[in-house]
Amino acid sequence: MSGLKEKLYEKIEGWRPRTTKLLKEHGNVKVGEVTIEQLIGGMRGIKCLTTDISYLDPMEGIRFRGFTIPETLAALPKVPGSEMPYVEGFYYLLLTGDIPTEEQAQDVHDEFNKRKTVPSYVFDVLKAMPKDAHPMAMLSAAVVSMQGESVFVKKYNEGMNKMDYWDPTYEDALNLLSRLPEIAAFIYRYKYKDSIIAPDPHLDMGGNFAHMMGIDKPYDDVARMYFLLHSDHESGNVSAHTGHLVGSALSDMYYSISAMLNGLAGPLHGLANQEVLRWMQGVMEQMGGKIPTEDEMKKFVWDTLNSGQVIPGFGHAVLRKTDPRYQAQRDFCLKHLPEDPIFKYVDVLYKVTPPILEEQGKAKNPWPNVDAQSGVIQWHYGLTEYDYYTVLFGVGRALGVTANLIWDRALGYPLERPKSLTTAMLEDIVSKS
Ligand code: HAX
Repeated sequence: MSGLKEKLYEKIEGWRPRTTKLLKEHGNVKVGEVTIEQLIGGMRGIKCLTTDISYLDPMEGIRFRGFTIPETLAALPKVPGSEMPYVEGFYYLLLTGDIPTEEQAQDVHDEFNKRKTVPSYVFDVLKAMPKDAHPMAMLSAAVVSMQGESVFVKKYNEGMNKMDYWDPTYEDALNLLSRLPEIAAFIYRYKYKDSIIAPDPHLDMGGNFAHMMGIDKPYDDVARMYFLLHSDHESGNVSAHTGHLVGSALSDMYYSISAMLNGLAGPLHGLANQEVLRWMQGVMEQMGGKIPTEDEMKKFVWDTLNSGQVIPGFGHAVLRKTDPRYQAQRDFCLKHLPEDPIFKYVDVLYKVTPPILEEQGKAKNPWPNVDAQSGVIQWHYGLTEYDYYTVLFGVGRALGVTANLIWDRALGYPLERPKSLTTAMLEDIVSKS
């Protein structure tokens, strides 16, 4: 057993009695009420999921295993010569709740390395798709094409004790995660560059991804930061929830992560990062490349709102302040690309949009989210094909969702099956209230 798996097993054994006790001894304790507004309004704020991988406070933002973003970045071991930590070490934290040593992070890297050969048929599947297929459709298809590799399915068919479900789920997670960067880089190089760069086994996950993308330093740190920041945002967002929901039917990791990616590909969720750049390009075209003044930018924002569209990269279903993931990327921009013209555009947009959204009075959160800033960094390092941006989000999000799925199986979370009511039933409830 690898160091990570052994540590995880220890944690699972320690955690199980807590869940069992809550369920058996306190199962009737109420944690909230549900209103009609929540039923019709996309279940906002209904407390109906459990996860220990991350928690999202509306004012403070995300904490991974109890650590804020700055705390996470400071505590994790860094890749030698880099500003950012090992993604592999971050995965150790997500899975176990402990900060790894550099040796433990390296151990996860070795574990990924052993598993990372992508089956050749995956590339055939991708090549068989139309060249203009969206990169997210390609990533999702590549992932589900590997379903036959599932260790979980094999063990399940052999007849496996429920208490052991987490073990082959872990195997599937590590196999899939170790292959995702190469698949993602292949999609980019195949679709936009017509030449493929082979992986370098000596590099860490972020470094290897940058290498396979063919983008020089400090893009390796961009990749590490990106995968880490996009990994998890508790369980209720569309991608995490979809992964969990599909997995709850005991569909394996490949089905679950492919479904997760399909949810992430919507413009109100992960695709917003491409939408921000698309919107910004429209502004740039109309401005002839000149940085707009605040008054000029206000007009673009109002024109978008008045035509019944959203301002991509702003607002959030849970957050009620500037997303710390936005802030972390902004800090990176201020350090590495303060003079970048698109960063300047984003900066003007950051100044003018929140007061406009407040004046319009619809959005509950007028502040920028993770997607408002992320495309700028990619563009700066030469990745201008913005319909690819959500793939980067997807590779990152897989870290969080696979960690959740392993723990779902470890704690025996059952099939998800909420109850629905008809409109007439709701009207009846209202008439009797
Ligand atoms: N621009 C214009 N209007 C907005 C808005 C924005 N950025 N954000 C919210 N609103 C509007 C909503 O469309 C809604 O309008 P209607 O009453 O006409 O339906 C109203 O304000 C209330 O919405 P809300 O309660 O504040 O927000 P929701 O929880 O319903 O939705 C969204 C949250 C993120 C989907 C929303 O803010 C939005 O569409 N933002 C733009 C797209 C975006 O950036 N998405 C990425 C979010 C982060 C993420 O998941 N990344 O993956």
